[in-house]
Amino acid sequence: MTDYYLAVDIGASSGRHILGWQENGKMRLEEIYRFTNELENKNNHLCWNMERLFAEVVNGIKKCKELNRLPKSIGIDTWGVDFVLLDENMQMLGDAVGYRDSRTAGMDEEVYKIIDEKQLYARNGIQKMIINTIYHLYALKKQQPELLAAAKHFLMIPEYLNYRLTNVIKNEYTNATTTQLVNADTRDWDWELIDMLGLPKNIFGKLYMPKETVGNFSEAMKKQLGFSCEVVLPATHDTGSAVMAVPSNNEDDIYLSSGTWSLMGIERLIPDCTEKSRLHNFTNEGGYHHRYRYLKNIMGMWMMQSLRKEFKHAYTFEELFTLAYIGRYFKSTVDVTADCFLAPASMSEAIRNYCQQTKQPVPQTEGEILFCVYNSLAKCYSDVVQELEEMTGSCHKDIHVIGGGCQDRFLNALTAFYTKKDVYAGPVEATAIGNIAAQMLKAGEFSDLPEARRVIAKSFAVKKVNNNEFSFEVNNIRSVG
Ligand code: LFR
Repeated sequence: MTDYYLAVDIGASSGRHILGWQENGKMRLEEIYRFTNELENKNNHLCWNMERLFAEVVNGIKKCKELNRLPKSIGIDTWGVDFVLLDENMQMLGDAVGYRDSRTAGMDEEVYKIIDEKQLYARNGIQKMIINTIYHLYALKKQQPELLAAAKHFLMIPEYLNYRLTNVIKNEYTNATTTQLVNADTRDWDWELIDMLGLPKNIFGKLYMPKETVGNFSEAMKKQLGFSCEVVLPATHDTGSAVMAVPSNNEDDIYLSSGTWSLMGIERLIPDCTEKSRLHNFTNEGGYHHRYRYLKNIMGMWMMQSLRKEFKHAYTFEELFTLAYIGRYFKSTVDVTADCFLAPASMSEAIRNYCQQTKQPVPQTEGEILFCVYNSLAKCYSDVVQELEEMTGSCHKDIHVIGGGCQDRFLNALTAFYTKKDVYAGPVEATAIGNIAAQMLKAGEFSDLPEARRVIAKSFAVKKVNNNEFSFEVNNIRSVG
């Protein structure tokens, strides 16, 4: 009898339920449910609709019953950073304000009055980003202290969904590291830091590692779904799950987890919290089995997703990069890590303003705007590769682009062009695969992560990017060799 495992993988723009199993030594996947997700404006804040998300989680689980393929376990992963607070009656306090919300404006400076930026990085090695949980919690302390005072539990998004399924609360390590409140060496909450910031210590629970059981469906869920199932912890931070699915065991390989965000880096066994690393703004996120993801957060496909919404035609992503290709004569670039692109009212305006302020030609057409984003992203990837090489002292030969964004052939070609590395694309569903791999590791289907990665490498399409697919020839001048 086949053992099925269900990954519920929710990103900032869509969620999916994917069943995974092994067959003839290979991992197989089937997507059984998909839904959209987006930030909604509520009470003047950008919020996640948790009731809708939970309803969609349940809808997808119901599909297993319809298909008569009940999973052995279920694991939920989502984006990092965001959280909800529960009161003593286990009710949500306030809204699930999303990381792009502007309530954190100026909170970095407030936090640095208590602990300076260098010391903060030395403790947790987490890249400075205004979206980090630490700044949201501090915003709450300043703006809605009554919520923090009434809070009994701090749960990150997957933990809240797990709680709704099982009635059990468990905090998970990989996602907790994205709060910037976990000490990089002890891998536990940084109680001293939490104290210094005046945040209530009692809301943060024990940290559990991936593969831990959360619990079985609650009685109410069992009744609603018509079956019971064990909910387990994968790396609940989606990037943690995605990087587990890198189809290689070569520790020198660079990964680029490409989705709403682009996360580019390497896996390491020792965190680097030095001042040099801070100045490069690399992060050391906690990973599966005591690994660290040494990477940089880059704005990613969010910029294309936002432009796509803004443009009058509902372009497919293929059409978007075709437009970008047409605009390839346009050479202005923007800093794709800049905060001005986090949640602008209009992405195209934000890009135009950036070009104007930096005294570059301002893009006029959709093609020019798009190429500006593509070109800027790929150039940023190349800079990150150079910085990584400077930090590690090694020459990294291969880049593995994983996740939905790896289907963008144009971006892959530009990445290969600028980085001068061998670029491999796939697997597309890396996050769900990593989630399922953690569940299979728990079930003993793999002995360790290297074995899981070997199976992943032979199970899914991984294509070497063809440097010659696109010529960047403009006006008969071959600008790209
Ligand atoms: C990717 C991701 C990144 C995190 C960002 C915000 O989906 O999880 O790792 O920095 O979303 O949570």
